[in-house]
This record gives sequence, structure tokens and C-alpha cells, in this order.
Amino acid sequence: MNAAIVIPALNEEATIAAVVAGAAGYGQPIVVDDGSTDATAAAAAAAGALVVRHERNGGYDSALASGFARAEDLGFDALVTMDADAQHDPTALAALLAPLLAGEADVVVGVRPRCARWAERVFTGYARRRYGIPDVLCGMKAYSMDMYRRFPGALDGSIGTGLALAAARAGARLAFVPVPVRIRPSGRTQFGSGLRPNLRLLRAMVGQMRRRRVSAPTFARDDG
Ligand SMILES: Nc1nc2c(ncn2[C@@H]2O[C@H](COP(=O)(O)OP(=O)(O)O)[C@@H](O)[C@H]2O)c(=O)[nH]1
Ligand SMILES: [Mg+2]
Repeated sequence: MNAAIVIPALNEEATIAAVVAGAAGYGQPIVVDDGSTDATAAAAAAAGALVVRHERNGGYDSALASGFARAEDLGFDALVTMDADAQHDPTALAALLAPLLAGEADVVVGVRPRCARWAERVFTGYARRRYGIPDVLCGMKAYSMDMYRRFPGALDGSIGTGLALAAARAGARLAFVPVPVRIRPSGRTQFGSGLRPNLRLLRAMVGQMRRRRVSAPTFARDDG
């Protein structure tokens, strides 16, 4: 299986080269540099990533959208996401990809030891109760390209999370794999942890609750 490892990055010049080098053993790193003002793009390219560059910052989800679209254009058959700040351990990619490679799952969701923000705990609790997904907001997830193609409606808003939830609603096969999360080397977060990022997460959750009401199961496997 030919996996694209999509890495959204905003001003991560300190860590991006090591992340790309670590990920390269598991697939093709595609770094989406989202209007960084530092050397993220150059460092990523030098480390062997394909770089998709946004001239202006469009946010994490728009970066995922660009990376997924590029991976589809290039003919990859699996999509993996991970962060650029070295909080995710690239060696966890082996376990994340294993259920896809074995043909046992369509979507694999990483499970962190804990959530970073209070609104994540609210959203995660909803997804756990409603769909049995333990950590729907984990930045490490893997999808078959088939999932990406089947749920174009899930690709506006919270993209990776939306795709995982759309797949779950439609009865696709999900697998869950524990992933370690390291302390952010710089100590800061790009999203922040104040009221605004928390409200953004709650809005995304409400959007997903609405979707649940309007979407009917549409998933059927090709092989019956
Ligand atoms: N492309 C893009 N990536 C972003 C943006 N904000 C954060 N990121 C990336 O998303 C990942 C997770 O962000 P981070 O702030 O570490 O989130 P946290 O780990 O939940 O605190 C990192 O790789 C960031 O570089 C953004 O506006 N655009
Ligand atoms: Mg982080």
C-alpha cells in the first residue's frame, strides 16, 4: 500500500525536518506549509517531503484538504495525518497503518493518552458515546483513499475528524490504535488553548451533530 503522510505545518522550522525524516520510512511525506513566515517549507523539502504551499494561512483543515487532494492526484491509496511539531512519534505510523495494510479497517484513529483542551474532552466524549470512537480529535489518523473518495461531503469543516465520523455513520470499519504524544518541544501550541480554539471545537462538534441528523447510511463494501 502506497501511503501519503500529510503533515499540516505552521511555522515548524525547528521540528519539521526530523518529523519528515521519521515519517519517510512509512510513506511519502506531504507537508502543507500554511503560509509560514519561517523556513518550514525549505526545511521540509530538504528533508525529502513534497511541499504544498499556501501563500496565506488558511488553517489546519484547509491544509488537510490541500494535502489530501494532492495525494489523490498523485495516485496514493492511503492517507495518513500527523503533526509537524514532533508531538507525534513517527514510529507509531507502523501500528497506525497495519489495520489498513491487513485490509481489516477503512479508517484507523490514533488514541492519545489524554486530550489537550477542555472542548476536546466534550467533543471526544460525544464521539465515544455516539460512535464508540475513543479519541476522534487525535491528529494521527489513517484512511483508505476509497474513504476519501466516498465522503466528499465530509471534506468541508473539520476534515479528518469529519471523514472519520462520516465513515462511522455509514458503517465503515474503524480501528483504534494507541499513539504516544510527546510534550511539545517548544512548549507552545499553534492552535492555542484559550477560549477561541475551544469554541471552534464546540462549533465543529455541533456541525457534526447536525450532519448526523441529515445523513443516512450510504456505505456498502464493493466486495459485499
Ligand atoms: N497548516 C496549518 N497547520 C496548523 C495550523 N495551526 C496549527 N497547525 C499544525 O497543526 C499541528 C497541531 O497543532 P498544535 O498547535 O500543535 O495543536 P495541539 O498539539 O493540539 O496543541 C501542528 O503540526 C501545527 O503546525 C494552521 O493554521 N495551518
Ligand atoms: Mg501539537
